[in-house]
Amino acid sequence: MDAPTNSPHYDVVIVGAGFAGLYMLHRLRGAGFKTHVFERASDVGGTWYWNRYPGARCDVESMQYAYSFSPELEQEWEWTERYATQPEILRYVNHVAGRFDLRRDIQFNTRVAAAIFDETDSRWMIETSDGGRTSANYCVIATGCLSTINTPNFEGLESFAGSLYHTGEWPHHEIDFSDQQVGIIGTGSSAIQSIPLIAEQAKHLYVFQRTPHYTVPAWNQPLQTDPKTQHSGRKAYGYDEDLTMEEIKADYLGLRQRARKTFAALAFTPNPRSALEMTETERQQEFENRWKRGGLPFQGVFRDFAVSREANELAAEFVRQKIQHIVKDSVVAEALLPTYTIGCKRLAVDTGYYETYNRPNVTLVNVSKSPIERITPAGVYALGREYPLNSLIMATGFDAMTGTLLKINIQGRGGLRLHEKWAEGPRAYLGLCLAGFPNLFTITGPGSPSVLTNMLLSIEQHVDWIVDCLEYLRDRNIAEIEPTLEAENEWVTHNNEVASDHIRNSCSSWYVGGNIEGKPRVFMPYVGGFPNYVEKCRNIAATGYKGFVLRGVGS
Ligand code: N01
Repeated sequence: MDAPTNSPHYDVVIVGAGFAGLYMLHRLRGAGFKTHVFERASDVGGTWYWNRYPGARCDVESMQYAYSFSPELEQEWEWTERYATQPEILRYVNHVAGRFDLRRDIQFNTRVAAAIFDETDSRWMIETSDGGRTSANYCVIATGCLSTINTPNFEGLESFAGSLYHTGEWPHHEIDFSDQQVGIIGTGSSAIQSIPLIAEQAKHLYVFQRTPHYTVPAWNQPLQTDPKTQHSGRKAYGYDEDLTMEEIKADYLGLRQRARKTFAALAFTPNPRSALEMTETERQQEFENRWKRGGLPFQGVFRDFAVSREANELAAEFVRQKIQHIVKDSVVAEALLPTYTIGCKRLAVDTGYYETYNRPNVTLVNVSKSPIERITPAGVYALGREYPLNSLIMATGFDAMTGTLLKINIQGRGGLRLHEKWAEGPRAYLGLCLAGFPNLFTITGPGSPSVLTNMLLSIEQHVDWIVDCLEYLRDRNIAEIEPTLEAENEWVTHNNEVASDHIRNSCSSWYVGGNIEGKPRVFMPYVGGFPNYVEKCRNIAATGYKGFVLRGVGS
């Protein structure tokens, strides 16, 4: 692809204006790089722009799911709930975009269609959906891990005469489901968050479940400061870190430092004991304590939760008993019991999910043994009958981690296409850079901890690493950086080794591409833990970018 001689040229082009793209832009600008961002949506926010379904909120506590790079931003922003809703997170993203004056370098409503490396000039030629051509010395892909929706190819789907929705591309206006028969396909995190609210509105809700999901209560609560005492008095987050919002703000740095030392970059204290060295009474006490606290820290119930099948099964059984206790109809309860390892599919965090199945206007349609046969103009046909529906909601997830990258025609050296390189699954050095694709960076790409961590801290770590790298190249007048195939292969082998016997890799999930027909089965995120990963990245930079080839003279 040749760029017209008058097409704009930048030091860096960023694809995506979600949390990653915005912070990348802010840092690059500060470091003096001429930067331009392309964003397919009409505004900032990424995943929080698109996922507007009822009940959408973050399953990481708001005090932690916030940028750490600006102490002023940390202090001035007031989260109102322990777990922020999608509208509140979107307000926060907009605040950040305004505060740091980011919009002037973002081109909205513009999808990047192609990015092709020009070896002669060591630069990326970018083609956008509006036919525009741009070039840049570096290209940073910040398109997020869950940004291409998955709609299963149900027979007859296009014939459905009612309203069709996908949780990942929800309309921007409120939808009134009252007096409606509603169907929802899927029972992952998005469904688990939306089902209780839709059930409150709908005349009847049919939940089509193929695989039951484990979920633990959020125990969400407001965090507002009491104007009389100037103190929230509320516990803002996390297990055994009983701090109020004010206490966190008084030592936000301390919270971030504790978070960065944990596997998932989340500040909470896991139980240091093995399940197997505790008595049954001690275990039950620990389970109950964690359940009362709620949220993802439930996975810290024992140190061997994710490594010992026996310990994991004890935790799984505890949750199954909770389900049987909450759900009154024993047949429905039985159908809701997951049998695989807990934490293998991402643990969901809910408000009143299991309780919803006690409502008379909710029916669980168990399609685990016999799949949905087809969609008809009137509804869903399954288990030998038609379920008539006014609205049908796909809560069927995403082509995770690779889907969006593969939708862009990315070509590296010698015309190597990303499609060819990833034909048998994604391969990347540190999940950041790709052999054969010089000067290309992927923020939270496959092969990095990303979705297994607090995304905000993972994004910041990647962005900071990339900026340091670009400054290093600029200072030395180096034109190209590219990982060697050998270093990339070693990293992929290491990834596979740590994932091979890990609980996260013990069932079919989007982590392994198991939800997309024909997708190669590869455990995509790095499961070696955040601190370990950060240390590796730091060492590689400190040794003059070991595993990379640095070439040429910059222009
Ligand atoms: O998608 P999912 P999601 N017939 O892939 C079912 C993040 N997130 O959007 O398990 C019938 O988890 C599928 O069934 P099965 C979070 O990381 C975060 O809910 O494949 N059913 C499954 O039940 C999460 O993990 C938040 O058998 C079919 C469901 O659809 C990720 O996004 C909130 C089917 C898809 O579940 C994805 O969650 C929400 C078929 N043909 C999401 N095909 C936060 O709180 C698929 N399914 C931050």
